[in-house]
Amino acid sequence: MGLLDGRNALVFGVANDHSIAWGIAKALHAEGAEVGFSSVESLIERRVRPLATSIGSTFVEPCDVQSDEDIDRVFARWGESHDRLDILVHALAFAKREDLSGSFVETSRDGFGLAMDVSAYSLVALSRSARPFLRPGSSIMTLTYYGAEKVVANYNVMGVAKAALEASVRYLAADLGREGVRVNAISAGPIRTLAASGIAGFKQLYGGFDEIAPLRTNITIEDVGRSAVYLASDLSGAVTGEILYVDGGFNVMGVPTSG
Ligand code: NAD
Ligand code: 0WE
Repeated sequence: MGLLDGRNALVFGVANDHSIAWGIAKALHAEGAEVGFSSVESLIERRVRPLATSIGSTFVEPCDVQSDEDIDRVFARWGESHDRLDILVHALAFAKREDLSGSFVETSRDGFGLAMDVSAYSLVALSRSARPFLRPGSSIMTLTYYGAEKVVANYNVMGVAKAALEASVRYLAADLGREGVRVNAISAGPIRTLAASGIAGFKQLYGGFDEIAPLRTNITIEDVGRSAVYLASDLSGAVTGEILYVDGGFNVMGVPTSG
C-alpha cells in the first residue's frame, strides 16, 4: 500500500540522476505513482529515457517551456493515454550564466526577461495547459530557493524570478482552489545538481550550510522527494499556496549559533 497508489504524475526538469526532479520522481514512484517525464529535447534520449525506463515509465516527451507549441503538444500527448493528471511537478529554472555573478544592477532587459520566462512564467503556462486534466485532489508543486526572499550573493536575477514564482504559487492557489487543486512550492537548501555546478561561490555556500542549518546537514534530492510525497498526497489535503522549507531549518536562523 503506497500513499500514491493509482495516482499519476508528470515531472518537468529531469536533466540527470542528480536532478531534484529525479529525486521527486523516485519518491513518487516508491509510493505507487505512475510517473511521466518532460525535459528539453537534447537530454531526452541519452539522459531522461534511461531513468524513466528504470522506474517503468514510458511517457517521455521533449518540451522547451519557452514554447507554447511545445507545452500544448506535451499535454495533447498526455491526453492520448490519460484522462486526468493528479500531480504536476515543475522543477526547472534558467538564467544566463553572466547574470549569476557580479552585480545585479548590471542585469540586462533581455537576461531579466529570460529568467522570468523560463523560471516563473512557465509554472503559469504549465498549470493552464494541465487544467483540463486536473481533478479535486490534484497537486501542483514547484521548486524555489531562499534567494527569493533574502539576498544571496550571485543569485541575482534568479532571486527576482523566484520571488515572482512564489507569488505565482499564491495566485495560482487562489485560482485553482475552487476546483480542489492545490499549488505549493518547496524551498530547498543548496544541492549539488547540474544547475548548481560551476556557479560562482556555490562551493562556499554549500560548504558553510551544514554549520549553520539547525539540523547541521546538507540537503539531498531524497529529502526533497519525501517532502514532495507529502505535498502530492492527501496528507497535505488542506495545504495550498504554501512555501515548504526543506532546508534543515536554515531559513529560521538570524545570527547563526557558533559551534
Ligand atoms: P537541474 O539542472 O538538474 O534541473 C534544472 C532543469 O531545468 C534541467 O532539467 C533543465 O533542462 C531545465 N530547463 C532549463 N531551461 C529549460 C527550458 N527552457 N525548458 C525546459 N526545461 C528547462 O538542477 P536542479 O537543481 O535539480 O533544479 C531544479 C529546480 O530546483 C530549479 O527550479 C532550481 O531553481 C530549484 N532549486 C535548486 C536548488 C539547488 O541548490 N540545486 C535549491 C533550491 C531550488
Ligand atoms: O536555482 C538555482 C540555480 C538555477 C540556475 C542555474 C544555472 C547554471 C547554469 C539557473 N540558470 C543557470 N544558468 C546556467 O547557465 N539554485 C537554487 C542553485 C544555486 O544557484 C546559485 C546559487 C544556488 C544555491 C547561483 C548563485 C548563488 C547561489
